[in-house]
Amino acid sequence: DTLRRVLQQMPKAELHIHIEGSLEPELIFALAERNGVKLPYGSVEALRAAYAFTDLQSFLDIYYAGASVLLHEQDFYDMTAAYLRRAEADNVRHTEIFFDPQTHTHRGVPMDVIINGIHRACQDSPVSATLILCFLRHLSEDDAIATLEAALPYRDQFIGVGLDSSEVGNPPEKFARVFARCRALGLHLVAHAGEEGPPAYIYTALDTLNVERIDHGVRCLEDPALTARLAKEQMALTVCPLSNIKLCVFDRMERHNLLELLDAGIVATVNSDDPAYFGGYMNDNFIATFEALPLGLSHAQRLARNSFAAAFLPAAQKQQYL
Ligand code: ES4
Ligand code: ZN
Repeated sequence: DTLRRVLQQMPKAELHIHIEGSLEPELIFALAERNGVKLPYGSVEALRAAYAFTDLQSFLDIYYAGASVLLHEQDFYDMTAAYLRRAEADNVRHTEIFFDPQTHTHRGVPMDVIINGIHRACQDSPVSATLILCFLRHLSEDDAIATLEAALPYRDQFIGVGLDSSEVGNPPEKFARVFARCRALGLHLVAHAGEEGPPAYIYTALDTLNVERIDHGVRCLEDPALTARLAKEQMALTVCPLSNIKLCVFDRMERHNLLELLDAGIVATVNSDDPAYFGGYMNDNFIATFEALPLGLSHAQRLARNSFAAAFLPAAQKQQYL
């Protein structure tokens, strides 16, 4: 129908995509073969069958296993190029791509291999694409600081930093010093908060880390004062509907709170998170959400507009979409 066509065709920005989460099972097996990496799964089908998650950690265990096939610059290039082709097909005009260097440097992959491979694919794509380096929050702050140091020779190849991996027990304030350094370096700041973690983690992401967007943030509605503050400050949330269902943050899409967030005046956006693992890319997320919730044309326009308003783009580049 027409709403579906509008969702597919409207220009949009993606602000929450982990590039390692775009690795499709077929590419994981092709890279395993190419690199002589042994996988604990016998086939593409066996790997896909393991994608039955109960929470964030059950997903992360498989996501890190999948990323173990990435060794050479060409592997990072091929992964990123494949994602960008899918994004282009969904009429994504701009994307801000997360990458997790520690997942790779801890296996002995040099920082330049990671960043150069991902960045070169971005330069070769017709889609506007920038990079956000994420620190793994289950590791120490000292490890994050060492990772930042290793990435600084490539400072011009990423625009910001984020915080991802296991949320509960690893609050934002654990990374206060490294985020303060990144802020002084002029990097954009974001953090995952309020996905599985409580509203208190959203407060410390804002007040201790000084982030400019909250990734997920859906648990903010448990705290009316926080909800009002996010709306008043026009602090964007990068919401990932299919991810939230696959990781059991909501038990089904009809229970998702995206419409409540919009009705509260919050700058919510729709994103794919880890599209190869969660059942779809950008347009799949829009369509699944609009099929389950009473959302219409005006919400589609609002979400597309929000995605550019919240993007880390020069005013001249975002103006054409607002
Ligand atoms: C992630 Cl959904 C999600 N949450 C936290 N960390 C992540 N890394 C990749 N996907
Ligand atoms: Zn995420």
